[in-house]
Amino acid sequence: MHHMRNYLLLAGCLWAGSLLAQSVKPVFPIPTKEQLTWHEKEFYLFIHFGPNTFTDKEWGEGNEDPSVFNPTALDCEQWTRIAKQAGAKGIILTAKHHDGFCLWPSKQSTHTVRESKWMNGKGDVVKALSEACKKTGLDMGIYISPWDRNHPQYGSPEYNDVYIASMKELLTQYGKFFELWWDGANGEGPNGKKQEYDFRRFEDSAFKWQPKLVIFSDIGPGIRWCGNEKGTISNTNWNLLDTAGFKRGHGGPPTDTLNSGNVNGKNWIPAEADVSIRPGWFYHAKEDSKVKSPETLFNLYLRSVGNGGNLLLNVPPDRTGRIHPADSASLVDFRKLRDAAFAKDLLQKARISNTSSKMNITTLTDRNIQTYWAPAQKENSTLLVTLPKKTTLNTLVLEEMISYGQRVSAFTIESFDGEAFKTVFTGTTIGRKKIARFPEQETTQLRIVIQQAKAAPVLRSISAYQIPN
Ligand code: FUL
Repeated sequence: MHHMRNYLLLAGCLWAGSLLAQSVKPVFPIPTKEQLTWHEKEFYLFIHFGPNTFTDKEWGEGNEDPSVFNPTALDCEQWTRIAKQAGAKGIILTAKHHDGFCLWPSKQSTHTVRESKWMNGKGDVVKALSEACKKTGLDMGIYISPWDRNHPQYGSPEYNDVYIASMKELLTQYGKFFELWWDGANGEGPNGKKQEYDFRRFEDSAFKWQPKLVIFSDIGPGIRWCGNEKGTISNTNWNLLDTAGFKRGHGGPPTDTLNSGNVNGKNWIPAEADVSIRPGWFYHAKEDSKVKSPETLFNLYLRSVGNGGNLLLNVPPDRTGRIHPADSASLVDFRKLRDAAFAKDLLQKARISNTSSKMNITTLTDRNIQTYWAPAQKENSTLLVTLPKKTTLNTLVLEEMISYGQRVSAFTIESFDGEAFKTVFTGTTIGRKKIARFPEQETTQLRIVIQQAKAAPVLRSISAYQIPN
């Protein structure tokens, strides 16, 4: 079926004289099916919730009385409702943070919701959220901290079995998760001992229970940390990473490498930008006035999703167990900013042609993510965009067909000012999505020149917008 579609497309493009007489060959490495699905998610929420919410800490020591965990009106459906309104595609929950407290009644621990006063020890936050996600049509992901400051066996080989058994409970009892989050933080346990994590076994076990899981860590295997907790990914962002010789946590790749990837990296491991809507990861009442504004969030969206990665935005519930109104207001307005910015694609009536042919290339503006345009040559392919009338615009969104690999490494956008084409944007990588912003132009023609690519570029979409400043 796919081959057929490609063949037909190929025939169409060949007729236009713009493609080699052979089908598009992938440039390796390429993403897995699960990674491709992950790329399309773009934006989802992170939920940090646990004893820290009640003790006003960021890193609990694991010796807190489990009875401190007592949300008065926990409502996971409120979280999913807000996530949906914000246009988030899923929620990742800290099922266990560094304090070791389990938000589900784990048999591997005595530091869990079962030992708390909440619902007389009968509650299960993981279950409540997984049910709410199913109801709302959101995907759920899970954060299980390997670092555990409570577990008595931490610092011994037995703890690796404990960790695997906890993972088994989570990965086999609550349905499918889209992402498993492995934090790099690794400090001392209750006995002052450090743990040698058996990540090889952790990984094999996780895939045994959920083969389609996308695993996040400093070195993947599914997704990489973007090297900071500010929510920003480098303008140059390769979905590729070399992991040989690196470890998770200390011993991970340098943060600037994580932020931009490796141009010739051997593995497809795209970047995820994790950031909190507040200064801390957990809720603190004193930060109610420090919630990031919708404009700040929009800016982070441009610098993460707009640089080809995904945005994981933390929104920590308060002591009632609900998302605070300050956070939900900001989230909903962030959605409105995105909707307004990308409501009107100014290229919908434009003609796009390769300078060497006069054919109108419709595959770039058809909003079909399966169709693409691929010129024959590797370098200096030029697309000429002719607008039906003089148009004011300041943003161009470009997308590569990443199922064939990431290729483009240098491009420019030029705008016709009535006399000549002037360069308004100089870019490097495109990847899954590049949101290129430039000073407002009033123009009838644009030119997109792909100067450099690893192989002939394969683009799936181009659109343009006038985003209010
Ligand atoms: C860090 C942790 O130490 C923080 O507490 C938080 O969970 C953040 C997302 O990752 O490494």
